This record gives sequence, structure tokens and C-alpha cells, in this order.
Amino acid sequence: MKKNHYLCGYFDYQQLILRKMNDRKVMNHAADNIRILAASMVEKAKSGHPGGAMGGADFINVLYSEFLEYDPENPSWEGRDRFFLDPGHMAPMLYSELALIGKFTIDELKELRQWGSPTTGHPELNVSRGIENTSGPLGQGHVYAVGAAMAAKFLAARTGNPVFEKETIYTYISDGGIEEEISQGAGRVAGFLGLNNLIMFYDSNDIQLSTECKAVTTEDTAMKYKAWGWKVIEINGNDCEQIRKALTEAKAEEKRPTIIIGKCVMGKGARKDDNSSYERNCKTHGAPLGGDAYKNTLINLGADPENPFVIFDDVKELYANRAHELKGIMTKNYAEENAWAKANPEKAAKMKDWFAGKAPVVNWNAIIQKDGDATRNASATVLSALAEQVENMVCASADLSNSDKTDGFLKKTHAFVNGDFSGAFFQAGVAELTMACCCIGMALHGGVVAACGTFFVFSDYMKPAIRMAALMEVPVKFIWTHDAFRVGEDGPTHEPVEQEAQIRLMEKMKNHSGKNSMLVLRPADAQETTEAWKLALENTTSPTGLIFSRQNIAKLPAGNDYSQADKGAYIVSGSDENPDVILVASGSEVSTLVAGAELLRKDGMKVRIVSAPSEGLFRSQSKEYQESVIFSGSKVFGMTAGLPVTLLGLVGTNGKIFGMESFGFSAPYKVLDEKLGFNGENVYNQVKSMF
Ligand SMILES: Cc1ncc(C[n+]2csc(CCOP(=O)(O)OP(=O)(O)O)c2C)c(N)n1
Ligand SMILES: [Mg+2]
Repeated sequence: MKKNHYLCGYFDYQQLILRKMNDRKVMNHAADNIRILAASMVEKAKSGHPGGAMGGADFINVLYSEFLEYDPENPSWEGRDRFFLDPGHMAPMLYSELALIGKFTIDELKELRQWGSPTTGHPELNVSRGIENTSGPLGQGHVYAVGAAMAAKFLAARTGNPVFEKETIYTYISDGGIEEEISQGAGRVAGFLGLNNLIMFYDSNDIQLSTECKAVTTEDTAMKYKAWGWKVIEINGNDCEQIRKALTEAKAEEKRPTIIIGKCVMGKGARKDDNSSYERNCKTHGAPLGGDAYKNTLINLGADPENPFVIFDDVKELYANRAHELKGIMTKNYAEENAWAKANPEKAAKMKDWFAGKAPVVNWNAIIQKDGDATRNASATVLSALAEQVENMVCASADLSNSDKTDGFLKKTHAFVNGDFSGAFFQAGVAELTMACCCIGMALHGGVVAACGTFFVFSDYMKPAIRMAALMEVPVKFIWTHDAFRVGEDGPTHEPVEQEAQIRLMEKMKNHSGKNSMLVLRPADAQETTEAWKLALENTTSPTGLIFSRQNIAKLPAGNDYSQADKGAYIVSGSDENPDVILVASGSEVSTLVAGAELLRKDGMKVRIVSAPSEGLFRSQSKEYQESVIFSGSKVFGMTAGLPVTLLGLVGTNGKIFGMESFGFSAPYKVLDEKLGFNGENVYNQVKSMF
């Protein structure tokens, strides 16, 4: 969506003139400097990956010394170009480059992989240091870039702020990322949507961890990306002039994402201990060059092996010049942005809030739920309100919008299409992991609240992304419907059993800020669903999982105080004083407990019912509160449509849990409820047998 041919050409021409100042000699020297630093970091750490980093040095040097536009003084400026690294093992390349632009000190480079060092084994999200994403699990990083590119297009359309129109998302992928299945989803989506603001450099060095690439693939990667609608440029990835030309062409592209396939030399410049070439060798993938090989390599690259941690003077000058250029570029960018802000003060104020990550203001009280509705329908009711009230929200679905009920959102907007991002819905196609990573990318970009839906059983397909969202503390909302065996007729493939226990493990794990790494909510009825969504939107510091039912659920007893859901677990209205037994569940099993409680009371038992939408949240409350809900020494019975272990943390080892012990079965859900014992009579029988 470049606005103006003439302006765009003029801009590129100017850039080319500036770029001529950097001659090949200094550019190669800078790339060698990166190679030297990367090899030395790994050598000193006695661990890490030098080979790929040495091969990619030329690209990253051209990118940062001539193309990437950002404000060195204001690293989180919302309109900055972003660089997403996919192969996290190339951390030494990124850290070395970031040392050239002043984000890391030489001393920090020397501390690679050590306790407390910012130069961690694989890069960890740290925008102020110039790291836009945590990387390590191959394949995910470049998909965050796809999401970020979508976010930039969306924000350009929503706000009209010209900086989003100019923003370019760069990403770097290696053979491993290209081979990962997720690249299929990313390639399809980016091509389909025509993300011309996305430029991906493929470090095609023909070498991977344990073999040469030719031992596992003969695919024509260029043809593959062409087929997805990408612009494909093939170059020598160690030639600064070819890299510059390719990046210039890619920036001028108006309709398609670009992949620059750079043939790179693994371990470029590396020498063995006998001084023969150590290039193109798998062994340099993940181990220090070692002893004399390291020394010979450094001498070959023009460094002093006794004093390798140095930035050469001409390289310092190259980057000082770039810093100066960036000042000019930023002055223009700020002027354009300020002119827009002046003309659009309301939008500008909103945009600030969006990028500050503030929880959106929603009129929750106005959301009216239908009694006894399925919680997926209740979620649709909320989503419909959010589509109208949360202007910066994007909702996605992996081809299930009419089942996972994200269509509540879709009905109020329209889907992104090639060349038009005025809508707010992302039809991801059947690609759950891609969808999750795109949403993470939108969140990493900032300014966007991202949510995505699919069946709960397919959360399995998203787990690697959920883990990364939790680690990076990005507040993506995962919407999972069809939460239990009550999916029914579709049978065991579609019936989640162990999934809730799996996902709740993330609630039990802390992130590096010391908080629960995820919030997982499974509301008990339609009204509690509104509360769950409120908690999800107010959770701006970690991902949230929302688990909803396919089938209708009877409303909790009259007078229930749903606002207590924010405690994670609470006493449902109508519970008895001084109970003989406490019944605990989440989701639709709570209403089954209510049915069982009626029978137990007829026998004169005093019963308390606890709805526990989130065990993690409950365990974060004061000990006093926890004790007031499930007190020590009490008899506790739990019912779950998941594995019994799902409720173990709440029920404890002295209580009793009735859950699913096996995969589910194919039959109408009411039949399954009866056959499997998910009814009031069985609650009665199970509880009676405890006394
Ligand atoms: C999902 C995932 N699987 C496996 C790995 C382990 N691993 C790290 S790098 C790599 C392959 C390296 O090949 P390439 O991407 O070409 O990097 P290069 O060897 O060229 O540096 C593997 C299998 C990983 N990091 N992530
Ligand atoms: Mg490789």
C-alpha cells in the first residue's frame, strides 16, 4: 500500500545516493567484524553457534547500516521498522550487530550464555535492547513478522498515521525455519494478503545441524514462495552490493511480500587448525571453532586473536554515520506523525493508549446474556460487543468462525483481504499454529489486542506458540470451544480430555516477572463467560486461554455473584453454611454439581458448590481467601470432564475426583453424559461413597 509512485521512487533514489557512501571495503570490514565478534563470543563461552552467524553477517550489516529505520533514542517508537530473527541460535550475530549500534557493550558480548547476562543463549524479547522477539524454536520467529506486518497494515487503516504505512518488517530465516511446517502457513498467509511491508531474508547456506540440506530436501524454495504469491529475489548472500540492491527492490515492491534467498557461506572465513578452509561445514553449526582453528580464523578475518573483542575504527564510523542519518530520518518521521496527530488529536490519544497496552474500556454491564446458553454463544455475545467497542482488536479463526463463534465478532466487521485492512478479522485458514504465531506477532508489534479461536482439542496444534506467548508475556487471547467429550457425535478425535490439564500447567508455571505465565478460564455458564472475557481483556501481561462449551449449560443458582470469578474460584450462590462436603468444578460440570447437590440435600447433607474457572488465579489469592472457599480438613469432591488430575490441585489428595479416565466416544452428548456418569445421580452416589 505504498501511497505514491513518484515519492516512493524519489525516496529510494535518495537512499541509494546515501548508500553509495558506504563502499564495499568498509561494508566487508564491518561484516568481518561481526564474524570475529560472533566467533569470539562462542569461543569464550565454550558453547554456542558460530557458523550460521558468520554466514549471515553480511546481510545483517547491510540491514542495520543502511536500511532499518528506528530511533536510537526511543527504541519503542511505534512506527519503527522491526527485525524478527527466526533462528535464535544465530544470537551471536544479532548481539554483535546490536553492539555495533550501541545496544550491547563489548563486555556484555564477553558474557554470552552466562548467568545473569543479557546475552542469553538465544535472544529474549527486549525492545529497549533492540530484540523484538524471543527466538529459538525454529519457524516461529518469521511468523511473528507476518503478524507484525498485518498489525502495521491494520493500524495504518485504523488510524491513518502515515508512519505505519512506511514501516517495514524484516525477518531472517534459515534452512531450519524453511523446513518447519509452520512456514507453509506463513508463506500462504503473507502471499494471500499481499504483505508488501514484509521482507524476509533466507540464509540459504545448504547446511543444517546434523547434515547438509541436500540430505533431507530437494525442494525448489523459490518456486514454492512464487506459488504463494511472493516476490522472489535470489542473490549471493555474502555480497553487500547484491544485498543492498535486493533490499532496495524489496522496499519498492507494492503488492507482494519479498523473500531474498541469499546463498550464504556457513562459517564464512573460518579456518581449521591446519589453516585449510572450515567453510560449509556442519561442525561449525553448534560448537566453538576451537583452539588453533579459532586463532587461524581470526587472523584470516584480520583480527588479533589475543584481543578479539574490538570494534574497528572504520566500522565505528560507518555506524556513527548511520546514527546521524537516522536522526534526519526520524526528524522527518516525527514531523509527519506530529502533523497527523495535530489533525487527529482523538486518534492520536487513542493510539498512545493502545501502544501503552492499556486494558480497553468496555461497557460490560450492557452485555446481556441469555440464561442457559452455551458458553461459546455467550462468548459470541461478548465478542460482538468487543468488535464495536475495542477499536484496536483483531480476532482470528482457523476456519471455524461459525463453530468457535468468533463470528460474533466477524458479523460486526469484515476479514482482512489483499490490499484492504479496514476490517478486523483474520481468516487464518486451517493453520492453528500459524494463526497463534500471527497473533503473537501482532501483540509484539504493539497497538493491537489479538484473539484467535479454534476447537479446544486443537490447542495441541498451538502449544509451541502458547509457550512462547507465555515466555514473552504477550497478552494474546486464545478462544477454545467444544471443551469436552460433549462434542459428542464427532467422537474421540474431537473430544478434549487431557487438554485442560495440559493448558493449566501453564497457569502453574511462573514467568520471569514472577507471575503466572498464563491465565486459563473455563466459565460455568453464560453470565460467568462475560466475567471471564472481562478478566481476559484486563490481563495485559500474559496470554489468556478461554475454554467454552459447545452445548447449553443451565444457569447457576439465582443471586450468584459472578464478579467473584475474578478470584479464580468462589462459592456459588445457594451453598449451605458449615457444609459437610465441598463440591468443586469448572465449566459445565458446575451445573452438574448443582443437580447433584439437590439430591444430597434431600438426604439432609449440607453442601457447598465452588465454581473454579481458574485454579491459577485462585492460588494467587490470599491464604485466608483460599481457606474461606476450600477449608483445610473439609471433604472435597471434584468433577471434571477432563482427566481427574485436572482438579487435583484444588481437591487435594484426601478428596475424591470423578473425571474422564480415557479418550472419549462417539455418541450424542446426552447419551455420553449418562453412559459416562456426568449427571446429578452420579454426583450423589460418588459423594455418598465418601462418607
Ligand atoms: C523447532 C526446533 N527444532 C529443532 C531445533 C534444534 N535446531 C537448532 S538449529 C537447527 C537446524 C539448523 O539449521 P539452519 O537453520 O540451516 O541453521 P544453520 O545450521 O545454517 O546455522 C536445529 C535442528 C530448534 N531450535 N527448533
Ligand atoms: Mg543452514
